Amino acid sequence: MSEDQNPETIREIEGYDGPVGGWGSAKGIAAVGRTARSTPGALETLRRQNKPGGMMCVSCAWAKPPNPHPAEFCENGAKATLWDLTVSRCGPDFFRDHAVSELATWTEFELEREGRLTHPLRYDAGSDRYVEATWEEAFDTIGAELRKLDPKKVTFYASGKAALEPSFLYGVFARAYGHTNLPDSSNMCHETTSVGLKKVIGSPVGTCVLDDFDHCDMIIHVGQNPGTNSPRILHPLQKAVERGCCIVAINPLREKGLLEFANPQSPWQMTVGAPTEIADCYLQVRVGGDIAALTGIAKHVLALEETQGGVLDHDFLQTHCAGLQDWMDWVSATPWDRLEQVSGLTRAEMERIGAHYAKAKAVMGIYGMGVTQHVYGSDSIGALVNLLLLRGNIGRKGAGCSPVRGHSNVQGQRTVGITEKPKLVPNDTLRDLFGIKPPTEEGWNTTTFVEALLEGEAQGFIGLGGNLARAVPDQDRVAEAWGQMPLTVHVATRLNRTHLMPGKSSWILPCLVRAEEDLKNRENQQVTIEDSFSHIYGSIGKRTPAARTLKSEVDIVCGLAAATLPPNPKLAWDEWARDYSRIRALIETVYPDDFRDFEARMNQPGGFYRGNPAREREWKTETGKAQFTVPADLDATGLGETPGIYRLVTLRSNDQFNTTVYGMSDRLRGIEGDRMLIMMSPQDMEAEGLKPEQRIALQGAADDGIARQVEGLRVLPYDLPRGCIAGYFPELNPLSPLSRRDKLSDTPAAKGIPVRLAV
Ligand SMILES: Nc1nc2c(c(=O)[nH]1)N[C@H]1C(S)=C(S)[C@@H](COP(=O)(O)OP(=O)(O)OC[C@H]3O[C@@H](n4cnc5c(=O)[nH]c(N)nc54)[C@H](O)[C@@H]3O)O[C@H]1N2
Ligand SMILES: Nc1nc2c(c(=O)[nH]1)N[C@H]1C(S)=C(S)[C@@H](COP(=O)(O)OP(=O)(O)OC[C@H]3O[C@@H](n4cnc5c(=O)[nH]c(N)nc54)[C@H](O)[C@@H]3O)O[C@H]1N2
Ligand SMILES: [Mo]
Repeated sequence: MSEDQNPETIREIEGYDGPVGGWGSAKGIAAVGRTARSTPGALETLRRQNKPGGMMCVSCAWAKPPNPHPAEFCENGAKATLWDLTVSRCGPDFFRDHAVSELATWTEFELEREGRLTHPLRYDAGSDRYVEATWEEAFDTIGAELRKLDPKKVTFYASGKAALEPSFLYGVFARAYGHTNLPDSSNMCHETTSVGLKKVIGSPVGTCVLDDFDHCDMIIHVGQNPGTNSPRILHPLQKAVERGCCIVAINPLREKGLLEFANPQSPWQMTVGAPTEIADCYLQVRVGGDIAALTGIAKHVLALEETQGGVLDHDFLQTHCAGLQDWMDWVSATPWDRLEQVSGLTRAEMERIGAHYAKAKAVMGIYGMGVTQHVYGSDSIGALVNLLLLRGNIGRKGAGCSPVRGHSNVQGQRTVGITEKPKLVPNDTLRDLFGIKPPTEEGWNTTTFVEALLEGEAQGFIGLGGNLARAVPDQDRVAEAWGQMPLTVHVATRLNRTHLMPGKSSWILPCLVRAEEDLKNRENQQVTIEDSFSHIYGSIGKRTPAARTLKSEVDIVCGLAAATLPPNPKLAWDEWARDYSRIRALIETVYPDDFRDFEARMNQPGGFYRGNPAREREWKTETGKAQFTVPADLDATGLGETPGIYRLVTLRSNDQFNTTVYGMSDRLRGIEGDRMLIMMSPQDMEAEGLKPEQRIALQGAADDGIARQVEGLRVLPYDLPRGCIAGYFPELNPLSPLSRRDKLSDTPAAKGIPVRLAV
């Protein structure tokens, strides 16, 4: 074991305090360190991670505080860095030894474990192998292929990791080339927020900032798994609990990160002390039961107003809100037994939270994929906002609505123009600045791209990161169609399954990771990213690149654009690639309000805030007010009750970042060694006659006439509501129907997938 793979050494980083804490997380990092075989310099990067002048984490989009801890990284942030800074290399030799059809049978874990991609690769159909290419050959050929294709049938996907600079240029490249088919991983994630939250409060992003955690006295935390997916949130949560703040968790799974938190910064807690209890109230809602649960809580608040008075914030409601009466009529017409049935909670449970809410002075509503990835996900966000509005809990200190974003720069990519919706970008400015004609019709989002692919319409694909064919619904159908595209290009750091579905002309272009030095004329280039709280930070990599043949994402976007587009003196790709401050100047010109004094402010501690009108109670909605909404369905899955149909949740283990699987441990859920499994309530297991560890198959039960099946799933007894089961993404994606997606935003419903057991 090398020095930096040892848990004791990880602990030596002064003050390491990996949330969901305790020795388990230090060991978890060490185990991944061993698999990743990270470079000795990785520890130095961790030490400076998420601090001014350091590298901003490539894992989640949680805030980087102005006053960081000595070690401002978590277990999973550390894993992501160690994974990037591996000594393993996946170079041309590897591809000589393995045919693509062979590699296509490997798991994501086996593929990524081969290490960093080092050379541009071209697919050679004759030998069924990826072969080494030069950058010049890659850019020239891809440019020539793109010129042959109809731009409207080409898609430029972005997975939310690439920084603001390459993302901005990628959007300009797409529009100059002639399309707005700019899906983002956000389309599978918080697009429900971009559309659903925007609809009700006029803001496509959250209204809270880090400081609000110091001023709230109640947090309603819905459908998000902090222990695994944003562990650094556990610090402010813990501090809030210690101040006496009440935390209500609404989640069908009893997630450990929400239940308790052993803080290794207090040594007594590591050894003998009791962990801080985080969730005062844990509501184990049924999958898709959030609209009903939140409405039940609100119904009790309304009842208290009637019996006691003084509960609602009448001034706020009158001045700032619309739709209150219609919504109140609907609430009073919705009986308790229906709310109990759909939420799976008791009236007493909902009333208890309602009573607490009616007294709380400042309440934050925090949510994740358990809310957004539903057929009525936007309505679930609406239900949370309805509750917050009743007591004016948006737009003041300690209160607000806070989606926890996924990829580290996913919010930022949308901010700088990665969107299929022309109305969200200042097209006139782009036209004048760059002398281009940005298309005005809406492009493909992720799901409409997949539909076009299945219909044989999609002709070309460029992926700026990601593993799209594996992340989308209906994985099996997508895998069959993917290779029909004449052109597929992947800008990537490690090999994944999507790369192994080559189109007729197929390329892998290997790039630097954020932790690596990016020298231009001896100047190390910074990039910038935006977090969940709309703060923007500079990030600088200092590690020696994994190979001299790598290029930065900026270089690659500029190289592809220059090789594709006709000469245009206003599109100075070569110059921009040499000096990223010039790209930031362009971003500031195009988005002057958000990026004022960009260059000067990007390295200030805690980043700079780009502001949010809803936080100031300025509502950019259709009515100009914050909007109460009556949901289209009380059940966010829209499934109703059919005997034999289970609601499947697909989620992340503690040892993965999306489709990147670091190992086989889901430590916080006590699950080890395997990912082909489903968690099920012991009562359901008994009713179905299932034994623990028995292997079964799941069949899709959507009413679209398409057969779907995944076999070989181990059944584990787990504390879940009846009728609800859970398992891992992406292995279960063949069961997720493309047709089931949020009605407003098209976000695939990766939660509440209807399935039957096939024993
Ligand atoms: N380590 C690590 N960090 C990550 C990621 C990762 O894969 N690994 N992924 C990143 C990305 S891109 C994203 S989007 C985020 C995702 O982070 P999360 O939003 O936490 O996403 P999931 O893991 O899908 O977990 C969703 C949670 O919702 C709960 N849930 C499921 N269905 C329902 C429901 O109907 N109602 C309620 N109330 N809860 C429900 C599940 O039990 C689970 O706790 O994390 C980001 N951070
Ligand atoms: N069933 C189900 N499906 C889901 C979800 C779910 O909860 N359930 N969650 C959805 C969500 S929230 C999301 S965000 C998507 C994720 O979908 P994606 O963002 O498309 O997938 P990732 O797994 O994050 O992409 C991993 C790949 O990105 C590449 N990569 C890693 N780092 C870098 C980098 O720095 N630069 C570049 N260029 N490439 C890099 C590597 O090659 C790696 O293999 O999946 C969605 N799909
Ligand atoms: Mo995500």
